[in-house]
Amino acid sequence: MTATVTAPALRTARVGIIGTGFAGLALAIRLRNAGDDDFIVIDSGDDVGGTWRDNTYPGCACDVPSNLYSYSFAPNPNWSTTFAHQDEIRQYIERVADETDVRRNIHFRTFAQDATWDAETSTWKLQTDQGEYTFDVLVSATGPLSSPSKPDFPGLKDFDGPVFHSAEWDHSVDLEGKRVAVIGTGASAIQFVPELQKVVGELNLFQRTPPWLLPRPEFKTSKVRRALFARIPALQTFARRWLYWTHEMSVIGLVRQPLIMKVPNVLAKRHLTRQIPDNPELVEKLTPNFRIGCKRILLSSNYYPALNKPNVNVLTTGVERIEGNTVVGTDGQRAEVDAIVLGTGFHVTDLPIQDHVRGTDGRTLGDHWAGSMHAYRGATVSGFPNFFFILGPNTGLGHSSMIFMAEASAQYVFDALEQMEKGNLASVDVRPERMRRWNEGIQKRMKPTVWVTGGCASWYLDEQGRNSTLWPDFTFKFRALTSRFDIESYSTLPRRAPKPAATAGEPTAVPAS
Ligand code: N01
Repeated sequence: MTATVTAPALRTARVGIIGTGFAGLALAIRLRNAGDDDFIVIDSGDDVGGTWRDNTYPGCACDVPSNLYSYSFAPNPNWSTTFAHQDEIRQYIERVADETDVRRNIHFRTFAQDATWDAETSTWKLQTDQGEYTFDVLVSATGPLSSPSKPDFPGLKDFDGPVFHSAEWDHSVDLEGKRVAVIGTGASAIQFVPELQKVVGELNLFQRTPPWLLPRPEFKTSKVRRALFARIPALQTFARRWLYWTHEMSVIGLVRQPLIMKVPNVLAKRHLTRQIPDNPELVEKLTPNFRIGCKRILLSSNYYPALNKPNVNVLTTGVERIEGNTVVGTDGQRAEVDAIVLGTGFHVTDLPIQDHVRGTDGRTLGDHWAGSMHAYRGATVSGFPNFFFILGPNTGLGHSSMIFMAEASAQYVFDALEQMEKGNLASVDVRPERMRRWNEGIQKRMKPTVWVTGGCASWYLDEQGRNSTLWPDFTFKFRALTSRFDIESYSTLPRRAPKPAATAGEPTAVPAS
């Protein structure tokens, strides 16, 4: 009898990429389009999409217009609304992965555990739950929003009811008619709270800090517009450029002249009072005491009206502990509930990967960073040869599409790979003084920004008070700086022997008798 079994996947390739979100796929597609098949992408999930695969909470959508929040090389004329929702974005990523044929290089359900630099062979050894991989170059494209932050409130473990994080929404839990506590009022909560409010009996919103909100100009796209974009791609390109430049203008206020932010501040105040015209007490609770832009500016036209409904209580307090079925605020306010939803954000400045990547001295990224991430051009860290981030430290944005930044970062890595190949190099390691100067420059530019001067505490700032997350300049400048791999900033080592050809790819099916 002949059966078909699957042979173990080849676990050696020139390039290993961790993550199949927009960032990881940007590089994978770049390699595929260049005819390079010597790469493996690993992902713990069972399909592509990253954060857009994992976040399935009700109301999950993008707050950057879809015509901008998409790959430059894969325009989609068929977005159904101006700000696409999660399922449509996930389908878009899946379609792009299919059309570019990168799936055959992806090893799904493979969880990256520890990566160690092997100086002897100039390779990275990556331990995963499916075995060890060996790569010449390792690329982390896990993104800053992949690891949910779940505060360990005293008593939470003993809470007698469902508890879940917005990024791990438990759709098996029926919240209809229930008393629910929502902890957190960030970008995710303002999207799912209006949906929850419609179904729950009572919604208790624990708000430590109110965010600033502007209206969300979402509307369904017309058939005519979709047909025009499909038939005349230049029209869509023009619309995308228009969006790009209008978003880019806000850098002037966020980074250069924070006083300009007084204008959106007035608009946001007006949005709040217009949407809640009859409840000054609630308006007061929802009015932030910091300058707009200091935390991410959120877009919503249904959050404030939802909070003004009779089944919603806004508790202006952090959470101290959970006592039985009661959530107790730091100021003593209490709410007895049947379920708790954590909208408490992500590990952004304390990326979990930092404790699992070991460089030339055997120490981890986290040891090197000592509480404050830093990299060179958001991509490389001295002492970690052949290791790259896509969307690493100081590449985040508060105003535009992260896909733009992902494509720019992917270009930098792609050019590094090209130059390493041409120069027959075994390794590249950024020079410490270059990395230091780069970060000094970043922090100098950070000083006048609204993120530092705006009077708020935000996840943009790390435990040392440094903004190690955002890019403090125009995005076209970042793209210019990452368009070429500046090999002169790196220490290099030549290959000892020509590299044997290798082919990566999916597990091969072989007949077994
Ligand atoms: O998380 P957040 P998020 N006790 O960190 C509160 C992206 N995103 O998941 O402000 C009590 O913004 C915390 O309070 P405070 C986007 O980049 C994009 O909502 O620190 N409360 C805050 O209110 C976004 O910025 C889209 O005082 C606690 C909330 O939890 C990022 O994801 C859509 C607490 C966390 O807010 C994260 O958004 C959605 C504690 N111990 C999200 N700890 C797009 O459309 C935290 N909080 C592209």
